[in-house]
Amino acid sequence: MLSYCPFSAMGGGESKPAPAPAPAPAPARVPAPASAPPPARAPVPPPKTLIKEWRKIQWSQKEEDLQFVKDYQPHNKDVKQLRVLLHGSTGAGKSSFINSVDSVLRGRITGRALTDTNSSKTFTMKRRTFKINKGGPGTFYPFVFTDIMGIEGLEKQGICVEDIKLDMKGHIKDGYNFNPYSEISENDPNYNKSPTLEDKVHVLVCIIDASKASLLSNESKNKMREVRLAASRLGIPEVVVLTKIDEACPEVRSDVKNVCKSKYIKETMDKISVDLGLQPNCIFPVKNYNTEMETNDGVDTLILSAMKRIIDFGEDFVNELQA
Ligand SMILES: Nc1nc2c(ncn2[C@@H]2O[C@H](COP(=O)(O)OP(=O)(O)OP(=O)(O)O)[C@@H](O)[C@H]2O)c(=O)[nH]1
Ligand SMILES: [Mg+2]
Repeated sequence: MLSYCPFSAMGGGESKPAPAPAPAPAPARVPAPASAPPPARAPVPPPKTLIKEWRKIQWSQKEEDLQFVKDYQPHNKDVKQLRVLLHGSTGAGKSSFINSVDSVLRGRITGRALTDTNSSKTFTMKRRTFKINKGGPGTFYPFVFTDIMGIEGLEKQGICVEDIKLDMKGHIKDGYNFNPYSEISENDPNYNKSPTLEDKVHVLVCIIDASKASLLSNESKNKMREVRLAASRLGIPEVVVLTKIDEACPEVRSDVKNVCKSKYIKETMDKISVDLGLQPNCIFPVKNYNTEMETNDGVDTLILSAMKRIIDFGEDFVNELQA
C-alpha cells in the first residue's frame, strides 16, 4: 500500500535540493507548472477472502429457530431424550459447543462443561453426559450431550476408536475414564452389558476446528472416518460442527455473518466433506462462545442451525427404530 506524504505530492514528489534563492526581488510569481500526477498504479486487490454466498442463512429467523429447539419433543414414546455423542480432535471445541448450546437456550453465557485454554493435550478424560436445564428445577430439554475424550493427532494418545464404537451402542456409562491404550473391558463397572434404547447414541456429532482443519493428521482423519463408517453401519446419522470459524477467517472474526461468504470456510468444508465422506450440507460452521460476556444473535443463529439439524436427524433415527 502506498502512503503519500501530502506535501511532497503537492510539490511534484521530487526530492531534489531546492536551488539557491535569487538575490533580486522575485518577479511576480509564475504559477508553478502543474505537477505530474503520480504514475497510475494498478490498485492492489484485497485478498479474495469473501466470495459469493454459498449457503443461505436466515439471520432474522433466530427466534423461530430458538422456539423450534425449545418446543422439541421426541414422538417416540420409548425415548425421553435424544442422545448426542460429540467426538473429534482434542481441543476442537466439543465441551465449548455444549456450553454454547446451553448459553443460547438460557440467553446468557454459561460454562458447565469444563473447557481448557491449553488444548495441546486432551482435557476431557471422563465420559460425562450433560442435560440442559429448561428453566424450573428438575426440568430438562429432551436431548443430552455426551462428552468424551478427544481423538489426538498421534496414535494411542487419544480415545480408542473401539471405545467410541462401544459408546455409540450404549455400552459405556458416565464416569468412565478413557484409557488411550486400551478399550473398556466388559468387566469394567462402567461397562453397560444391556443398553436400552436411551443409552444408545441417536446422533453422532464430529467437532472439527476450522482453524486447524488443514493440519489434521492422517491418523486423526482415519479415526474419524472409521467412527463415521461404524455409525453408518448402525444407521446413526452424523453431523459435523466446524468450530473456531472466527480464528480461521479474519472476515468472520470481524463479523460472524460473513461465514457463508468466506472462501476459506467453504474450501475447508469441501475438504472435510471429501475426507470424511459426508455431504457438505451436514457440515455446520459455528463460533462457540469463548470470550463473550453476552450472547449475540449471529452466534446464536449458527449454533441453532446446527442444533435444528441435530434434532431433525435424531428424531428421524428414533422414529425409524420405532417403525
Ligand atoms: N476462538 C474460538 N475459540 C474456541 C471456540 N471453540 C472453543 N474454543 C476454545 O478452544 C479451547 C478448547 O475448547 P474445548 O471446548 O475445551 O475443546 P474440547 O474439544 O472439549 O477439548 P478436549 O476435551 O481437550 O478434547 C478453549 O480455550 C475454548 O475456549 C471457537 O469457536 N472460537
Ligand atoms: Mg472437552
